[in-house]
Amino acid sequence: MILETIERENDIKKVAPEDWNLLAQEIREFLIRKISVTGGHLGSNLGSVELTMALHLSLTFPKDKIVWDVGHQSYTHKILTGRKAGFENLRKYGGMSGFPKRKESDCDCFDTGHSSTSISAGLGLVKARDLRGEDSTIVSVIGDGSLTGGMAYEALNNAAQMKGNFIIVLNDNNMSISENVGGVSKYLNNIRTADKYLDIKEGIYNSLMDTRIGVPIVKSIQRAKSSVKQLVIPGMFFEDMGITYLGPVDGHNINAMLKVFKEAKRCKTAVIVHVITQKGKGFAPAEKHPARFHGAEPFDVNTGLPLKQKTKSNYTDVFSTVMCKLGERYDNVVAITAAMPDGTGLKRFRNMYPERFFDVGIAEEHAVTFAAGLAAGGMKPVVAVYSSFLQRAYDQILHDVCIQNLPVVFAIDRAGLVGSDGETHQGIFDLSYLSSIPNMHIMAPKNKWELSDMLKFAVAFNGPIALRYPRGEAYDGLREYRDIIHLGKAEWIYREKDIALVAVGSMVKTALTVRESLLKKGHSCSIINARFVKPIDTEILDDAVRTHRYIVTLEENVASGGFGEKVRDYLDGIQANVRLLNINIPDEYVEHGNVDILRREVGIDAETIERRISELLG
Ligand SMILES: Cc1ncc(C[n+]2csc(CCOP(=O)(O)OP(=O)(O)O)c2C)c(N)n1
Repeated sequence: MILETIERENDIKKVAPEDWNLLAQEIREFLIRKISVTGGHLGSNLGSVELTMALHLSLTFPKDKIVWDVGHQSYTHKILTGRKAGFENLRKYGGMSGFPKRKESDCDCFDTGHSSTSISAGLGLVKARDLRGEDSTIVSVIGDGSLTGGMAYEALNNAAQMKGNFIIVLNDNNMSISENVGGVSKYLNNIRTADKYLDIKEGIYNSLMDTRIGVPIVKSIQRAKSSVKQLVIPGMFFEDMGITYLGPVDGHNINAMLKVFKEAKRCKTAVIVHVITQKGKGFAPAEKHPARFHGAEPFDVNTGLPLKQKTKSNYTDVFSTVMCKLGERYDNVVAITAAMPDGTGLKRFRNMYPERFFDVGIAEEHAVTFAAGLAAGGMKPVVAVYSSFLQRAYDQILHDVCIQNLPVVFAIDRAGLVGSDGETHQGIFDLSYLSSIPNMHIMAPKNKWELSDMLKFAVAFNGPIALRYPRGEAYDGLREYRDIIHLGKAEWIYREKDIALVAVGSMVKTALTVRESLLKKGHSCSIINARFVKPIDTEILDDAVRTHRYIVTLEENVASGGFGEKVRDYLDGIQANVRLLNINIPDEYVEHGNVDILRREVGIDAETIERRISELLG
């Protein structure tokens, strides 16, 4: 096994060139075997094995640096920098992260997770290198999907005017998670097909040049070709900006890439190397279903089928079904996703109402302002987005939606702890960042029926409104509690005295377990389902403080700016004679791992809550 000889960074340089392809194959087998057990980003990693090897053959670590955009494709880089053993516990609590982490290795120079940041970060490293008079090569690797994100263009615009070598590798597999979309994708596609077209011409020339009468024909074709070239010359867009373009080059041909990287290292400015790869390469199920194997759950290596069959529906499924119904009921309902039609559940809506569905690419900021425009034009946009990705559209929500009080619905999936993707992906800030914005309204459903009711309420509502729901299985308890949704109104689930648990969304289920234990210990305990985080239901709080001595808020959000803080402010304001305990996530980033373990770790699991309440009771 050649892979066994790779124990640390730069070891790859000792591998004989004739063994490179064998090593690539061994890395692929290793990735498939390991990810089939732990789950992880398979497709992008299988597609970038040779690219990563070529980069490692061209660079010296840790002196030289690679910034991986999103970072989900960095597994081969981890293998080549002494982290093979880490794959046993990939994305597990306390184990190796699925993304680059500076604290994991000095060969990881910049943490990523969200898309389209690599060119900006790389450019910063380039400038720091030059200002400090250092000599290293800085490479940013960005996918064609990530190149749909606006920040990438801000960085390119800036890079074009900077001096100093900066290599930007465009890893073009013609896919985002799903099919890549938009004008840039089309442009890259043109480069790919134009190249093939010229290659065919090249073949014709060669055969013509073998004949006497062929020579003048070739000359005239070459003249024509040069005018065609004006139209299709690869990378003209980048070249016109002032960034050198090299490629396209086959991203599975190490020798070809080595030549281009050598050339790229000689440039005195920013240079784009356009590399063509295939997502999922070498594993038939992943080549056939690239979207399914983008982020894979543990699977059977022989069939590619997931090991665990889904039994219950999740919140995304519920959202998906209700959206289709709403599309039928209201012809002004439109749906927007930022490159996640599968993940957000909008694929069915897209199939039913293609003209009212918009995949805008990995462009959350644009998605929100685009929705604002749609709303100003009389439509009812629903922006379906993951909690952590919406973070980057804070100003668009404030400036474009909320100041004008436009009726945009935010369907915020993966709100709360998401698990194995870790700190960049935890959806634990949305209650804070949304509730600081005037005119915004925020809801969180306790179970799947309430998600359905809230979505219908939101679509009928005339103003900015968000509903946030967690990843995974939808809670199907408390079906009988299905009061009509009224703006800013909470609901009593149990109405007793002494201790009142006021829970937000996913925490209602946890509150039921906490209540059971408290009852067993002889306490009396009420549960309020908050339903709204903004505005909070002050009437129900007035009611609760009259009959309870202890109020406990529960939320899967950080403490600062969250629900508990709002309740505290209100109770302080009315000088309520109660003890208040806020259960929430402390002011820190939460790493990757199983969600149940993480909940315990941050103290929002039933056992910890019950213990803290017991301490409060003395
Ligand atoms: C801001 C943001 N939005 C959405 C995502 C989710 N996401 C992760 S990878 C990905 C697709 C990236 O496509 P590309 O850059 O072409 O890389 P590939 O997966 O094809 O290798 C998306 C949409 C993200 N990481 N960050």
